[in-house]
Amino acid sequence: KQQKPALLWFTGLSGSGKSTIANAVDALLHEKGQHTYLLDGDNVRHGLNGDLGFSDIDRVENIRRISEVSKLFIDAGLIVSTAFISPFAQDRAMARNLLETGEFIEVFIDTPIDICEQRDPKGLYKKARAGEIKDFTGIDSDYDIPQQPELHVKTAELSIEDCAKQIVSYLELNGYL
Ligand code: GGZ
Repeated sequence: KQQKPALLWFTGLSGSGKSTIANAVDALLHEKGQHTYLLDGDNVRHGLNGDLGFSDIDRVENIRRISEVSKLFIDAGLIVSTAFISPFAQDRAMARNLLETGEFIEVFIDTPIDICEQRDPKGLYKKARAGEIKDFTGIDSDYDIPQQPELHVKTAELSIEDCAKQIVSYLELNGYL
């Protein structure tokens, strides 16, 4: 059975689990024989977007480039996942509008900030609270909560595996797989 190209646009706070869940989804799709590609901080912010920081202007440019690159992968027929905070609703809308109807799937990784802050895997919240990192999302930089995401994943209530399955089920039910 053929796959229909799509962009799974993960959005959520630092430490919300975007990358972890996107990787789990990618693994499930691979098992199903799908061609996929995952863009995240590791392969984009260090390379293509290595010149960008975390000011509002730089975040806008970060998301613009990621959107354009995603579109190229979509043109190549892949199921693409992007895992970036993408805090501004306007930029997520821009990414959506680059694609055909149905290709853009907004996946809100909804983890309350107190849980992200408890996890703090890289110690960044601690540094942001101490004023050592400025413009930190959720502390002194905004995060616009998605109003109508195609998928709303509540990580506090589900295991990573179940979050990934929720997303793959959506793809199956809506004819992407
Ligand atoms: C937010 C920051 C910041 C600031 C460094 N604000 O948990 P992480 O480490 O691995 O994920 C965060 C990542 C965010 O990069 P994105 O490209 O996803 O952001 S955006 O979409 O807003 O452009 C965090 C780290 O970079 N990080 N400084 N000030 N996150």
